[in-house]
This record gives sequence, structure tokens and C-alpha cells, in this order.
Amino acid sequence: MPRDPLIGLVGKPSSGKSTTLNSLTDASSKVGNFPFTTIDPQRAVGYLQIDCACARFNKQEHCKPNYGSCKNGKRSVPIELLDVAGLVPGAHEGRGLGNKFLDDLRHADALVHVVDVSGTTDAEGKATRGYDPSEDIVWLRGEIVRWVLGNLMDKWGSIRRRHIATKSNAVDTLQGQFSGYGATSTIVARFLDKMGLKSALETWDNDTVEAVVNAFIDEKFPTVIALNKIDHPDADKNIAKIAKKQDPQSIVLCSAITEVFLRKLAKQGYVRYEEGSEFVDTREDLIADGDPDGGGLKELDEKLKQRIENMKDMVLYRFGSTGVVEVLSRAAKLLGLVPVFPVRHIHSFGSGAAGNTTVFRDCVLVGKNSTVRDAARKIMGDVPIAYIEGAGGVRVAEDEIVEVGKNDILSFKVGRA
Ligand SMILES: Nc1nc2c(ncn2[C@@H]2O[C@H](COP(=O)(O)OP(=O)(O)OP(=O)(O)O)[C@@H](O)[C@H]2O)c(=O)[nH]1
Ligand SMILES: [Mg+2]
Repeated sequence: MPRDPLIGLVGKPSSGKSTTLNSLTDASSKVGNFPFTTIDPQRAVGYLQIDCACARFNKQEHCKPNYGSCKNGKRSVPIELLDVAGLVPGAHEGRGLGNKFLDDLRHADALVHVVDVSGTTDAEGKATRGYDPSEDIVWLRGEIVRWVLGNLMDKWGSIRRRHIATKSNAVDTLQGQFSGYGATSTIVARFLDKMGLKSALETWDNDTVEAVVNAFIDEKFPTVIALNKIDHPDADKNIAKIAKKQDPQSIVLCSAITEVFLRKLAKQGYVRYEEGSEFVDTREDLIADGDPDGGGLKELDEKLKQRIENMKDMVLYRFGSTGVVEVLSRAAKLLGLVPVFPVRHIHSFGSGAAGNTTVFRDCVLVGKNSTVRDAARKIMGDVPIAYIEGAGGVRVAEDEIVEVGKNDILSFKVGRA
């Protein structure tokens, strides 16, 4: 059965992985300003913001998700996150328990590389000033490449001999080798196709094998670069430098600590904060807006007021948000995830008993190019399905592709066809 998507957070120690995870979840990952605070991979559920189907039908008022939430058509859908322990240069050779940590990444579908863009931690995560964080992007990728390459080259002689003896094709041989990273033959076929290699596998030299590994990593681990700690005054010059070298599609600016702080204040009733937005309202703000009760918010002391003002100046108004919600959205975009809404009643979009007016209670995320059949298997498992209806009550074929706005609202009719 197709797995749920899993997003892995990587980065050197103290770059802010656990803080980013905490800012996206309700879990409390241990946070510390010393290296290797996180030793075991931590899985947690984060929330991906998507446009909910309820808005298309003007049913926002009736949208009550079983998991996550939906406000005015902006829905938060649970997605699994993995906080991997800090990686250091030499990780692929086992430095800082690196190869164990790299192994934790095998099942990730996309990576978020959390970079400390303030330049206040060195490559090992130790406190410093003026470190160039663009180096982290280069060496961390290098560690992942050498980890996969090392695992492959250890056995290359026998892989090659077996390939010749069994007259295999390159897709099958490589799929066998990369299956431990969750690679399917579709993934392998796709990157080999993109590479357009002319030579047969048995003739590949070391450089070709390395190019193959790089192409595999691009395909299997699409990566978002989260430039974290943008609240720090040294961040600007580093951001400018990195922006010149990287694909803008892969970069997101964020301040995880600001998001954690704002969510905490909102939970405690000090501010009104819409996650992922630039808006924070205090009691005073709401009173000034004409609500004598100040939204029922608590009074802030001078110190907290000042801190909130600083956050607005340094992060929210300058960058438009803390950026962490966008980190997940970007990862989902790289993966081409499509939200699918299974409903029991295709005309009312409800799933409950008669008289229950709630809509779109469920939502699952499926991968790029998934078919209606893939979605059905993911949602219904092995239950036999007689036929499937889409929006408007029309029957949909199992081999149709699921896209946003097309074949993404489905009703499964159980029974033998
Ligand atoms: N200024 C600033 N500091 C941050 C931000 N995010 C995290 N930090 C601080 O950076 C330090 C390290 O944060 P962690 O989240 O523990 O880092 P980590 O990457 O999980 O570290 P390891 O688990 O050791 O690999 C802590 O002191 C955080 O408070 C941010 O957005 N801005
Ligand atoms: Mg950590």
C-alpha cells in the first residue's frame, strides 16, 4: 500500500532542526544550544497548509476535518516529519554517529535542509561569528552523496558481475541497489532517462557511477533549503550570498524561534496569531480597533511588548511571515503532493449519517502522478471496490490521474464490480 509522505529535517548541529519541528507541530522535541541535543530520530506530525475543497463549493462553514483543522478554506493537513540528529562534515565515514543518522533518512521522501543563516555556528555547530553558511549547503549535500556512493561502491564489483551474468537491465540492477532507500523502478527509470546515458552499466567508470548517484539523490530526495535564524542581524548578507547561487524555488527564509514563540503566546492567550501569516494582534491592538474587550486577550508586560515589536520589525513585516509554514508547503510542492478528499456522499460531500451537514471530514496526501486507483488503495486498502464517483456524481476510471481540482474528491462504492 502506498506509504504516507515523510519529510526529513537535516542540517548540522544547532542549526535549528528541532526548533523548526516544534514550530510545525505540537510535539516537544528537545531544544538546546549545544550540539547533539537530538540523538534519536524523532517523528512528529506537522501540518501542511492547503487550499481545501470546501472553498470551491462555498461550504467553509461546514468543514470539520477529522484531523487537523480548516479555517476559511485554509486547511491544515497532518504530514509526518522526521527530525534527524545533527550531521557534521565526515558524517558518511561515521563522524558524530553520522552514518547512523544518515541511515535514518532512508525513508524520507523529501528533505528540508535547515541552515543557520546567521553565521553564528561553525560546521560542527559550535558557537562562532562570521561563519559562511553557504558552505553548509555544499558539504551536507556532499555527505549524502558520499554515503550513498560508498554503500554502492563497496559492492560495485559483485553488482557488475551479477548484472552481466543475469543479463539484467540497468533499471532492475539499480533498483535492487537503491530499494533500501525506498526507490521504486519508476524513480530509477526516471532519473536514468533524464541523464540520457548511452553506455552500458558494466562499462561505467567511477565518475559515471557518481553522476548516477547524484541524479538518484536529486530524484529521491528533493530538498528545500530553509535559511533559518533570519531574525539575527548577521543574516542578511549571508542570505544575499546564498540567493545568488541557489535555485530560488528551493530556498525559504524562516525564523523557527519566532514561530514557536508566537504560537506559545497565542496558546497562553496573550496574542491573536494566525499561523503562517504576518499578523499578530495584542489586546491593545484590538482595543484600538474598537473592541473594548480586546478580544479577551491578556495584558502583556513591557518586556514582552518590546519583544513582539522586534519580531514584527525583524521578521514579520520584513519577510511577510516567520516562513516555517512555507517550508512545508515548498517541500509538498517539490513532491507534487495532491490532497484527495474521500467522501461517502458525493453530492453533499458528507461522510456521516443523514442530517449531519459536515463536509470533507477526510483528506489524504498522494504523490505526483498518482492515479485514482493509487488513491483508492491508499484510502481503502484491499477492500474490493465496485465503482468510484467523482464530484458531480460522475463515474471516474481507475487509471485517471489525480490532480488539484480534478479527480480529487472521490467516493468509493464498496462491493464486487
Ligand atoms: N536566533 C534564532 N535562534 C534560533 C532559531 N531557531 C533555533 N534557534 C536556536 O538555535 C539553537 C539550536 O536549536 P535546535 O533546534 O536545538 O537545533 P538542532 O538543529 O535541533 O540541533 P541538534 O539537535 O544539536 O542537531 C537553540 O539555542 C535555538 O534556540 C531562530 O529562528 N532564530
Ligand atoms: Mg535537535
